Amino acid sequence: LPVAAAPTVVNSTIVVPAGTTYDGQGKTFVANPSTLGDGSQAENQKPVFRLEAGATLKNVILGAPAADGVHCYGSCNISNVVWEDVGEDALTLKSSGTVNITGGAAYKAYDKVFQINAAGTINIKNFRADDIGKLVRQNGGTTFAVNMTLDNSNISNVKDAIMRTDSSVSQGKITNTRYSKVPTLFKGFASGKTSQS
Ligand code: DGU
Ligand code: CA
Ligand code: CA
Ligand code: CA
Repeated sequence: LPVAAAPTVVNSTIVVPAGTTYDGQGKTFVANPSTLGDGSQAENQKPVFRLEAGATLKNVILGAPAADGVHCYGSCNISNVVWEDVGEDALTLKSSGTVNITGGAAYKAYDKVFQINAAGTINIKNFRADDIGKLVRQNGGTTFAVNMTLDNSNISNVKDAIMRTDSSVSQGKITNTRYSKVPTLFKGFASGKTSQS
């Protein structure tokens, strides 16, 4: 019988250089809790992966602990990445750009899955999320513009909202998505800035 491969323990953040692709080939990666973080709600944990502008991360499973997940410094592409147990959060946009998330899933996020700390766009499609606080959160109190889209996804057991902002200029759009136990789709958006179909 095949034996499941042991997860790869990441002791220091894996950096994916600008414009390059890191293919995890379906392997499971976990953070070393003493160097990156324990995946609790404590702030200032380190990411397991750091993507420079234009980098791609694909075919990765993040197991527990996942520390601060993935950080994107500018645009990044995330394809078929599964967070089995989101840590402090799953992914953060650290500087302006477009985050494209295609396929994959996120489970067990006590609070946020995708944290947006700079102006930009996040496009999520063909995604699954279950047992989360919020799917997308623009950093609290920020007024820059974030364009959020969610398409062809399956979202369940949400505590707060799918998309949340405090910015009057940010926009949210949800299409072709199935929900179960989702109290609110959009929170904090100005009128006319959201759509659902
Ligand atoms: O405002 O910036 O939770 O990136 C307080 C902090 C906080 C961030 C965010 C994150 O919002 O640390 O994880
Ligand atoms: Ca946080
Ligand atoms: Ca978790
Ligand atoms: Ca964080």
